Amino acid sequence: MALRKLFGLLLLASCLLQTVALTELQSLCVGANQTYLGSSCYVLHGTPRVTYSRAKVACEDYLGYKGHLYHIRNAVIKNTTHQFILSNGLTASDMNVWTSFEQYDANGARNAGWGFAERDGTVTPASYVPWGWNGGGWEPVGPTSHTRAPYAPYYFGLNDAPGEGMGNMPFICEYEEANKHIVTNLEKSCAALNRYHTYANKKCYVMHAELLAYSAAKVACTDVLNYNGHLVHPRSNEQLNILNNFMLAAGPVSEIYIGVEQTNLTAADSKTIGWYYTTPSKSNEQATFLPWTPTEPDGGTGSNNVIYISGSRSFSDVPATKARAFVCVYDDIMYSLKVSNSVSQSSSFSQIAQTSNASLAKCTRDCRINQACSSFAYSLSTSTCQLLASSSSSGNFSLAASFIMYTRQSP
Ligand SMILES: *[C@@H]1O[C@H](CO)[C@@H](O)[C@H](O)[C@H]1NC(C)=O
Ligand SMILES: *[C@@H]1O[C@H](CO)[C@@H](O)[C@H](O)[C@H]1NC(C)=O
Ligand SMILES: *[C@@H]1O[C@H](CO)[C@@H](O)[C@H](O)[C@H]1NC(C)=O
Ligand SMILES: *[C@@H]1O[C@H](CO)[C@@H](O)[C@H](O)[C@H]1NC(C)=O
Ligand SMILES: *[C@@H]1O[C@H](CO)[C@@H](O)[C@H](O)[C@H]1NC(C)=O
Ligand SMILES: [Ca+2]
Repeated sequence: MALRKLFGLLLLASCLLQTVALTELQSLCVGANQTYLGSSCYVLHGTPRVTYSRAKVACEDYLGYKGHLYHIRNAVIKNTTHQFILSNGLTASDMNVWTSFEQYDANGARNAGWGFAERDGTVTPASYVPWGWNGGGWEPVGPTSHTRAPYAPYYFGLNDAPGEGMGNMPFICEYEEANKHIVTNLEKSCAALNRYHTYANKKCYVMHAELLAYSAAKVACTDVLNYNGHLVHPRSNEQLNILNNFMLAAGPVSEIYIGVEQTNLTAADSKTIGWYYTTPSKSNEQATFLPWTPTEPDGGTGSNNVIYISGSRSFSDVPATKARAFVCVYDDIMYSLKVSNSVSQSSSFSQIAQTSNASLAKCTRDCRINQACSSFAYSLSTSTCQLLASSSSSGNFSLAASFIMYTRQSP
């Protein structure tokens, strides 16, 4: 009897020992509208239904996992999510659920050039693309404009479709263990914004669909408290994809202002020189990514800024007066500090803020979240923090005794 009891206890103990610890994502991923498979959590968004571009930036159920529309990587994922869709009551009349499939190259065959698109603007070529059978033939049967592919339970596979023209649809978001990262204040603030936004590669991009003249747009990037934003500086095709998606989501919007300006008017109409990345406080970094429309720039010296045009993914120079939509960006600034005592250079800084009774850590944080701050001076003896912006002309700052300068290394 006693032995049996002991055996029972041992059995109980071994059962308890076999209980493996759940990951954070596994413990969150419960309920009928979520399912955990492999190392991903899939979350079904049945309502509200949205267009593709809106769904693409809506995967924010769990921050810190680089959420994206779901990738159908193999037959197991396809079958499991198929059952998951049906078990949530979506029926044949809900013929499509947005996936991450985009045709990144529509020049070849209809069924070639498809990949997994994410909110950071990347598209990773996919080798498994499970087209559905629609009764009339195997998909994709649409025209070249059908560059998106929702999953159609009714076809037991993908259906090529236009992103916006297809209308509002449910969508599945995917959160991967492998993408887990520390959630920053900027990522949290970004997710809380009401405008179309996306947090990608330590930047928060925000679509402003309201129309403003350039000078007003340039100082309107104030979405995120304590982070000095600026008009977006597109430097890659991936960033153009982010902008393009916003322009579809918010509109369609056909033109946006970006933070590239022709500040050197001597170089009028040059495709390469005279163009600078500008912020409200800085204008000395030469622009290097300038995908002009072939006939642009053509505005002469009267047109001192640049717009980006949707669809063509190319730049045009235009006068600053017309009111246009614009995109703001906020940086999650990661930088290392360099101590410097180079008093000789200190006159090229302007003091933008001073705090007393601040620790060195607080001073560092304050500089970090202030994009105008390029350096700071700190006095340990008086606990005084002075934030400094670099100044193209002679600044008003001089380094006082007992202060040490700290310089931001990047960006
Ligand atoms: C999933 O279901 C829960 C419980 O009904 C609900 O609170 C939540 O909003 C749903 N999530 C989504 C993304 O629809
Ligand atoms: C997926 O489902 C189909 C249809 O039910 C079945 O033929 C196939 O074997 C399944 N594949 C896997 C990997 O489960
Ligand atoms: C402005 O453009 C002119 C003409 O190309 C060039 O010679 C000059 O160096 C440029 N000035 C600056 C400050 O870039
Ligand atoms: C120094 O210059 C900055 C920027 O021009 C200005 O905001 C600040 O008030 C000035 N500070 C002093 C002490 O003059
Ligand atoms: C200085 O900061 C400390 C710690 O935050 C606080 O307790 C103290 O009251 C502050 N002193 C002044 C003069 O602000
Ligand atoms: Ca032009």
